[in-house]
Parts: sequence; C-alpha cells; structure tokens
Amino acid sequence: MLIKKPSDIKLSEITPRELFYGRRRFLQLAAGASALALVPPGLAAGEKLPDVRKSDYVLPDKATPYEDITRYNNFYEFGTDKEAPAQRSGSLKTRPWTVAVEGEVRKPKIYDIDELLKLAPLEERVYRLRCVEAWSMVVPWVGFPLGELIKRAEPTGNAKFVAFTTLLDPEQMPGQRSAVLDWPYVEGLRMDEAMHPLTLLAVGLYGEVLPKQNGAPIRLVVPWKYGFKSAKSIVRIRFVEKQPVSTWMKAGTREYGFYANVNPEVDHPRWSQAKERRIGEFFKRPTLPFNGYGNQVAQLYAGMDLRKFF
Ligand SMILES: Nc1nc2c(c(=O)[nH]1)N[C@H]1C(S)=C(S)[C@@H](COP(=O)(O)O)O[C@H]1N2
Ligand SMILES: [Mo]
Repeated sequence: MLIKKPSDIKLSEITPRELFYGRRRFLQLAAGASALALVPPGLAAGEKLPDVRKSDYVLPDKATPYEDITRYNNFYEFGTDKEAPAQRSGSLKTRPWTVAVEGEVRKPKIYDIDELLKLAPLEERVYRLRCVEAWSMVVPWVGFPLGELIKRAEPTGNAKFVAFTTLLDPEQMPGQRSAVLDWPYVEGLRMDEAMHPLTLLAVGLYGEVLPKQNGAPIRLVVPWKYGFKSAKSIVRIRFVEKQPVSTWMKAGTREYGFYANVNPEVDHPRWSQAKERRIGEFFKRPTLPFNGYGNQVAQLYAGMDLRKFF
C-alpha cells in the first residue's frame, strides 16, 4: 500500500526543508560534515530523534534559525549572559538522567530519560516563545504532551498544582555557584494548565536531540506564558495541593507572578510588555494576549482578574 496515513507523512515531505528550517540551517544541513564546525559546543551534533511525527501545532511563522535558538539563551544555571549557556553547558551530563514523578499521585515513579523518550509518540510542534524581557522566537520543538505523563501518574483529588524542579548540581552547573537565584530552579502550573494539550515536555529541537543550553535532556514548554515558566533540565515533577512558590516569584514578587500569562496590557514594573522583538527581525511587533494562543487557553482563566493574577 503506497498511500500514507497523514501521521506517516513527514513534515519535510510537504514543506521544503529550506522554507521550514530557514535558509542558513538548510545550508548547514546540506553542507554535511563541514557543518559540524558551526555547531555550538555541548550539542550532540546530528543526533536525529527517530519517529518524529508532524503535529497540528505548526505555526505559519518562519522558524527562528537554529543558530539563534541555540546561542541566545536564558539558563542562569550556566550564567546570566545570553551566550553563556551555549559556551558553558558542556559540563552538564544528560546521561544517566532520571525524572521523579511524585507527590499526590497513585502511581509515583522514577523514570529513566530513555524510558520517557518512549512514553508517547514524539511530535514536532512549532511554537512561539515570548520571554518576559520582550524578545521572542519561533521554535520547532520535538516532544510529547505533559498530559500523557500525568495520565499515567494518576493524580489524586488533592493534586491541584504541579511543581517542576531543575537539576541542582553546582559541579555541572557553574552558575549555581553564585546566588543569582534561589537554586534549584522551580516552576509550577495549575493542574488544568498542566493537562492542557498545548503544554509540552520537549526533548528535541529541529528534529534533533535537545541541545544542553535549551534544557536537555527534558524541559517544559508552555507557549502562552512568559518563557521563564518553561523550566529546563527537569529532574522532579511533583503534584501538590498548594500553589508552589516559583523561583522567579521569590526573586521578585512584584515583578514575576505565578501565572505569567503573556499579557500586553500588564507591564512588567520596569518595562512595557506591549511589544516584542522577534530575534532576527529589526522592527518590533505587537505582543499578542496569551502569546497568540488565546483561542485555545483563554477559557482556563474565565472570571479571573488577570491584572491581579499576573
Ligand atoms: N532551569 C532554568 N530554566 C529556565 C531558565 C533558567 O534560567 N533556568 N530560564 C527561563 C527563561 S527566562 C526563558 S525565556 C526560557 C528560554 O528558553 P530557551 O533558552 O530555550 O530559549 O527558559 C526558561 N527556563
Ligand atoms: Mo525569559
């Protein structure tokens, strides 16, 4: 049988790679071995993730070039400069790696990362990422919905929130040797946000194994919230009854709220959130409510004052 199911059709077959990945990345792929020199340190170069399906979550926006997504990062565990994570994350060991799923669940479990990679079909999803610092990117993630893992854990009726914790190891994460944040990095979601089909556990980028600077081996992606909600290099997923206090809330209660929904009408106390600079573009563009995902997520917040619950 030659006719393929839609799920069998790879994105590369229906969208020219050059269009989808951007010209520089295409040339880099096409150049083969000589492209290796362009790959930043710490990346398992060319490790393709097998069996990645196309998903329905593909934005029409042009994807940000691979070089920008992997060289302009926020990952304070490796320093506060944007270039630091690409330069310094080589010391992170992503194997062996475990993720503890625990707390208010009937089936707590410590997953090995390679088991997690096979938990659910891997999908390619092209999402917008909007940083609270008013820049944005368009990122082709590879991952699976967090909800797939939550279902298997069987949360109890007391599970109202989920807390995500990043690895704590100053030996591997030199940025943790200074107290810029209260380590380890912790973020949280309400249960319905965590179960939302857009909420992704990402293990890859551009069809390949996730680079360390982007949160290898596994990171959260919550596209309608400011980027800091998307915790990197996760080692613990804990189901709890009370709203977790996130690292950024501790760093500045007035500046970083628990919800952190992208909202052009609620300024950060020190700057406007009305516009953003898409990395690689010159002119700023207006920031969209919920980062453009309002149709899918606004109902989660019906009746809430989103100025108060920022
Ligand atoms: N553990 C950890 N996760 C983190 C951060 C961090 O400093 N440490 N930075 C956050 C912020 S502010 C942003 S904007 C995104 C950036 O993700 P990217 O580097 O893949 O673009 O990661 C988020 N996740
Ligand atoms: Mo951010």
